[in-house]
Amino acid sequence: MWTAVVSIFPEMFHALTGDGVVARAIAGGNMSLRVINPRDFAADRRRSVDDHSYGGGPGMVMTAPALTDAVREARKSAPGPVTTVYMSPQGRRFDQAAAAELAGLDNLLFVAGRYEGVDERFVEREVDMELSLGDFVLTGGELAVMVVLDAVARLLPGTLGNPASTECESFADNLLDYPHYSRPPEYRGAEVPSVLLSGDHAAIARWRRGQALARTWRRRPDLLVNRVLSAEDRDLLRQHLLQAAE
Ligand code: 4GN
Repeated sequence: MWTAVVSIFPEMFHALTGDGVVARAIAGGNMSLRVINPRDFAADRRRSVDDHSYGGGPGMVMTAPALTDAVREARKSAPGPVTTVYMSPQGRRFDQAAAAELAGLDNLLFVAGRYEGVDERFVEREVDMELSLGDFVLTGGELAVMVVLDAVARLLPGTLGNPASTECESFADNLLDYPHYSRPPEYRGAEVPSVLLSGDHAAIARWRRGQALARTWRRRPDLLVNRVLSAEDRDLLRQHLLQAAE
């Protein structure tokens, strides 16, 4: 997958490209990331990309010309049609389904805004998709872009060693994850649930499914409303909730 970011803080993206799974995806050629600084497209000697807000008020606005030149330059180096994404609290809520949707596209260009916002005419003319991580405000779009890139990168075929790990995990089925345990079998008096040591793979799968359902029911009931559970899932959930009530 081809990706690029327009940002006035290109160095921030070393956090993503330096180490970890995404760094390896890039080094191995599964994904490319180009970072473009809109300051390189500023018209003045001071390389300004911001100006005062029409209508007054505090703070500066990222201006349309430098951002437009930057995204157009970035698109030239893409091997095909580019989807341009702007991260802001006004966007559509980003979730696992959105990550999967983006992972299905070939060329993604992100815009990381700064200051009080970017000129709306830039958003209208150059942006295909405005996405939000949630109802909170960051000082810049860079961290939000990196969150989305990370979530997308791990869904690309070839990024994670074992594709089953994205299928079984939390949100693959829109449920919270089941609890995980590793050695030692007893840690400071706390034991690993015995079913996980039983070697009975069907029983383990049922237990995990029941845990995922019960956790979702308790912690994120919003994920279960308007959802019809299979008879088996309903049984597993009932059993787990009854067991917990004992
Ligand atoms: C995205 C960007 C929050 C989000 C952002 C979010 C930078 N804050 N909830 N801040 O996904 C002014 C210019 C605000 C861009 C934007």
